[in-house]
Amino acid sequence: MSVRQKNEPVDGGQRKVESLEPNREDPTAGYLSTEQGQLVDDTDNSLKVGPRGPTLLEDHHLREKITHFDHERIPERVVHARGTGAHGFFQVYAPMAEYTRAAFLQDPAVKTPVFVRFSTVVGSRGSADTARDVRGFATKFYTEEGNFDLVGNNIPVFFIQDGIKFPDLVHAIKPEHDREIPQASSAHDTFWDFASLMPESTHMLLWILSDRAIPRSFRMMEGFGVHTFRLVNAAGKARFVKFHWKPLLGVHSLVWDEAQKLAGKDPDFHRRDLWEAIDKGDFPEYELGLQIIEESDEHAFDFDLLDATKLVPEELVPVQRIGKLTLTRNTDDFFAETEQVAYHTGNIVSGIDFSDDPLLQVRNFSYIDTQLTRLGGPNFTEIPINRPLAPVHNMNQDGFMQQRIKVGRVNYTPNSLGGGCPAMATMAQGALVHYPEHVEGTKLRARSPSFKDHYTQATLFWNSQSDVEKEHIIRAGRFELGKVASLDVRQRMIDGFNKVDHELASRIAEGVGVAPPPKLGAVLRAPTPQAAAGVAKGKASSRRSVDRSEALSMAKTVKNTIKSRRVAILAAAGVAGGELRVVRAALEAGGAHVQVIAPHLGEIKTAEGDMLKVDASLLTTASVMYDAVFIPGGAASVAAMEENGGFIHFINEAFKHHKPIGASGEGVDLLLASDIQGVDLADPQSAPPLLTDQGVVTTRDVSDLDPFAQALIASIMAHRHWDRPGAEAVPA
Ligand code: HDD
Repeated sequence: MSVRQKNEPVDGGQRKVESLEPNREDPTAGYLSTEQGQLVDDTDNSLKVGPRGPTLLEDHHLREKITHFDHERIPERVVHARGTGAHGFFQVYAPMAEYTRAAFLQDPAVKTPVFVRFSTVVGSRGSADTARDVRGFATKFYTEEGNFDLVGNNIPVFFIQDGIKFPDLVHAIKPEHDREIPQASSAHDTFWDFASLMPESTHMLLWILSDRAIPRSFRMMEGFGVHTFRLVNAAGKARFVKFHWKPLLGVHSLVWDEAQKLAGKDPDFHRRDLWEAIDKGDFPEYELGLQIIEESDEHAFDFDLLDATKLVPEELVPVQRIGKLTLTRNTDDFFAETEQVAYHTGNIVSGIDFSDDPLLQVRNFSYIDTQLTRLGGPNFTEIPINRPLAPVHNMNQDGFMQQRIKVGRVNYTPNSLGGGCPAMATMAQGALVHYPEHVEGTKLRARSPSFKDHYTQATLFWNSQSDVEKEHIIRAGRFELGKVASLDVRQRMIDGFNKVDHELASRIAEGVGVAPPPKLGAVLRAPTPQAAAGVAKGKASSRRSVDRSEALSMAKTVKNTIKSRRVAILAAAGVAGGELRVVRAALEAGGAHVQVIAPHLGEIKTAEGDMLKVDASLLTTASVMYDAVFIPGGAASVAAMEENGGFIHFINEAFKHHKPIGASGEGVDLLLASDIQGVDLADPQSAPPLLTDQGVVTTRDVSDLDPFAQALIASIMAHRHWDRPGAEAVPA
């Protein structure tokens, strides 16, 4: 697009700005103006006495522009400062009237608009996406009965049981307060000091050390409402419910070395991934799952439903998938939408209600309170991204930045001058009538004895992991505690892990200079009799539990698609263009996004003599940005790449990170020149022409590349190939 000349507005000089939809405007339309609507003739030079100054105070345009700029920042979120958002919609599969009267869960034909914001928790707004951390998964449903916010995470449990501990948790995990180090990392003394003194955080710590804390993509992680909520139907019958989001692409993760490198190579990795996926039409999809529990089963489990450090195993209460969330539109204005969106657990609609979970109860205070500071006053609900689609009529008024102009004299209820309006709605009309839960008790500061078993579910999580996942948890534990200077803290944490599992604790201890702990008898880990009594209210025999839960492992996740996977093709001048194009076409037919990476941007000449477009130069990219790599043949191309350490490093790293690798023709020679080891490669002397070993697919026979392409696709579907004993030995 050519740069428009001064005095040549696109709309031919029309002052009227065509709104795309209410509150959206195109700043490039019409003439440049001040905020007061005066037209501007020059925005490149301040008003001066003579061309060399001084500058004049009366330059209103200058002062307005600079003043506005000076005030562009608002406080970042105390937690979850780093995030990215997208628009979409939610559709229920079938009417849910049996369980809830919520209108948006009744009609499969209704598409409820949503805005979702994904986030990390600990880092500041400019921090890297791939830090080891919980991911926020917050959804605002703009329902016909008002806004419902499901403010969840990608981990189903939380660090603490009572919201009064949240400031302590956040202070401990954020950069240490005297030195503001480290950024976006829990690997430091104050966090593990706190954690080692908070046995209730043990279950969550295991999740944090697992690969769940380094997702491959926001599109490939689960979401959880965490707390137990209530669903209430039109007859007033209530049941407990846990909310889940299940990604249709499956649950996939990075490896830790990759995550750390990405923090430098592409700190926007997750943000970019989401933006590009939506931009390309690969709309992220998640099914909404419900675990519904009858009120009569409130005390049927070996944990308390009100305890947010516990999950309800899917083997005990299956997740029913009741609808689908699809993200279809990127933001137009990051600040106005993603930065200003204000979620609040208190935003519920009729038919959905709270439980007495003490973490949730405190959240219900905290969110609205934080918005008052962040967004500058009580009228943040009028900011377009927060405004409900349902009509708003009430007597709230005034305050900073009031947008509504309320007509008439009547600003109170009851009134007669306004005809007694606005009227009160009934439950049948959709009024948010709270569930009439019966409560009684003694006022006290206390924790229920039923919250006191902090280890059984941590052990359940550990026991449910595959060997590879366990290994990753151990390594993450060694990394995190390895950054802790205090031996006492490390020792205390190992003692805590020992109550989860002896192998876990001993293996982490080995890596962090702590003596292996003694093996504990089972009795030390069992819930206290008081705890058991508190849960079961005298019905201990009926308590339900499991020793293993497959749903807690990522090992058997969805692995049947290469849709939206990023594949790098390494090439230099002289590449076998035919091979490259055949394999690329097969990958793209499967929905993968393929990029040709060469020593330089522009074009390269193929072995056949035609020109091939390069998508990225080696200098600007890295294997950590891709899910898989393919090296086509072409003797000159391979010879050039063999001379370039960057290409060898690319392959080494992809191998080390357990990624699918394919090579055809002379491309196999580049693998032979790399440091990868422990896999068989198609070698003209000793191996069959087509070979797949531990996710590395090679062929010497390029006459028919279809079997090769299909084998490579199968390898990419698997996402990562963990059975590579040689991976650790590769220098990368
Ligand atoms: Fe929180 C933000 C999720 C406990 C107080 N929280 C925030 C966000 C998510 C969560 C996803 C970001 C929303 C966005 O994208 O704007 N928080 C959780 C979950 C929790 C949890 C799943 C436990 C189950 N949070 C929690 C507690 C408190 C808070 C116990 C306070 C006592 N959370 C906040 C906050 C934030 C927030 C300080 C920061 C900015 C904001 O709310 O809007 O109020």
